[in-house]
Amino acid sequence: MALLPILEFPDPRLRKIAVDVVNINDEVRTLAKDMLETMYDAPGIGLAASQVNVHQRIIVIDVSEDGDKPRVLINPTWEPLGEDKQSYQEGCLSVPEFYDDIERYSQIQLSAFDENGEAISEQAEGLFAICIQHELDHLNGKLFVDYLSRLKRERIRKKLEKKHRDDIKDALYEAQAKAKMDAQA
Ligand code: GNR
Ligand code: NI
Repeated sequence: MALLPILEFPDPRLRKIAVDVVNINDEVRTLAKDMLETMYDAPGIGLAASQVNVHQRIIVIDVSEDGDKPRVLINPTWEPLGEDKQSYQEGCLSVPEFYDDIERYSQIQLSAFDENGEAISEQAEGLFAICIQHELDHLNGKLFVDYLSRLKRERIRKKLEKKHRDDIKDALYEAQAKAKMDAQA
């Protein structure tokens, strides 16, 4: 088991388009397990492989209250069932600390394969449907901030770029402090 680092906006690797999984093998199952562990640890209700820099069409989701209903969806596709849309305040592990209302289809038809290669075809609604649409966007290089105004998106980009600079400074300071400690020991 392993926690995987999550790419953050505006990292250009989040813009890559993921390719279909050809073989649902142990490598894919291990990745899906690590993605679930990473998602629960964050914590989040969904994660796309694109977010951990693996550009294959794999997503994991758990929208259950107790976080005990993990779903692995491989080569997922969806289409709207009707034209109804719902607005929901979305967040994203790749856009930490920012939230905004996004409109998504209320009901969708989901097709995918599970981690055992079994075909899945089911209707989804509510938070599950929202999350599927959010995760599919990731596989296509799209982020929820792309639906916001350019002004809002640029404000988010600048704040996250500053956070990333600060994170690097903090890591460097920590490493130097540790090196000093080691030298004294
Ligand atoms: O944890 C997450 N919560 C969430 C809330 C509303 C709409 C979508 C999501 S998905 C997000 C995790 C994530 O970034 N998945 O890509
Ligand atoms: Ni996301």
